Amino acid sequence: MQKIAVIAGDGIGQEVMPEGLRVLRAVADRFGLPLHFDEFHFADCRYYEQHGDMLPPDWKEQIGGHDAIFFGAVGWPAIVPDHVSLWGSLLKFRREFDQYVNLRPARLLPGVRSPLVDRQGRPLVPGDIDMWIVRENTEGEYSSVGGRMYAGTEREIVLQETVMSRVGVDRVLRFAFELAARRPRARLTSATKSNGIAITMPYWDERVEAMAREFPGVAVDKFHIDILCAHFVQRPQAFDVVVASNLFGDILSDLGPACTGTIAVAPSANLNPTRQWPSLFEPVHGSAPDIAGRGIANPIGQIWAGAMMLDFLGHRAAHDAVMAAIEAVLGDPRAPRTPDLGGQASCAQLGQAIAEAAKI
Ligand code: GGG
Repeated sequence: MQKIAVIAGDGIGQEVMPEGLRVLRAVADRFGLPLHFDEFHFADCRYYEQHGDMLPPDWKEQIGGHDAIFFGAVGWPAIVPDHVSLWGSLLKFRREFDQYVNLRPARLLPGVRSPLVDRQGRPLVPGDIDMWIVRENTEGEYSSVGGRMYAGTEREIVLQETVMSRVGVDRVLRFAFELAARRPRARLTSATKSNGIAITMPYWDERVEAMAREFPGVAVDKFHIDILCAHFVQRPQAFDVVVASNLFGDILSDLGPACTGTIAVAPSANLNPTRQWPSLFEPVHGSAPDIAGRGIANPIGQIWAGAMMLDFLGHRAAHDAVMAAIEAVLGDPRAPRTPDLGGQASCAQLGQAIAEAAKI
């Protein structure tokens, strides 16, 4: 039995999660997978409203023994400031469960139109964008080191440090190099801003250079984040595995999927590679208060996150079936499409179509 903690969270998390579960249940039936889902109703802003905190005191006991966490989205700024809800839930999970790799694919799928064109002005086709973004997930710019002095006075000072540890940087780099070494192109791109951020970022570069010596088969290049963003837009074909700090990785992993047409399809795996603690799988997108409650959210990011979870749990064939179902539905012009994909279908109609395709 593999136990999965399910937390739908806020906003469209409540809408895309049932579709993620629908598809997981369909492939679990098809492949006879021993999956057991436990739903938890915390780590959302309604819970905060009632309890004054995002999580119950024993949250770690409640979910820490599960094999994985399947998460929707967090954030409802009308009730709880975003930094309070994020630090009180998702960032706590990432740190307490030492999910130090945040792995996010950016891949152009069939039937989805990229807003980009190639140098000849032709639309990009599947295969043109196929990269993995590896984001450091437990330290870096997302640091709780800092504070505010002389608050509310003319002398107010606000300080927040970036934290890079050798262990923290090396372990995520190693993951990225190993991933690149297994890929046909074996190319790794590292993002920093070492000219401006002149202490931590050159340190990251140093560790990249040191690790590159262990992986002579991996071609390495380094870019400052600003020009790298420009290259993502102008020649996304060039990138294979891209590794970056917590903040830069977050930015790149919205930009990469945006280059594929919509970030709504993008999944994210917060991995504890040692497997001492559960890993967490979620869509890249957040709670989207602007469209929440209308039933029009695209569930593919959640469904693809479920596929990544299946792979992590050792169910490669089931992963492949989910991905084939997503691609079959997107590639079929008669299949339902949500408004972000140019259609008028609901979240549930798209989820249902993918679940049906995954059964075959
Ligand atoms: N499903 C992802 C989600 O809810 N994200 C909210 C968010 O703002 N995340 C910031 C981050 O991943 O660092």
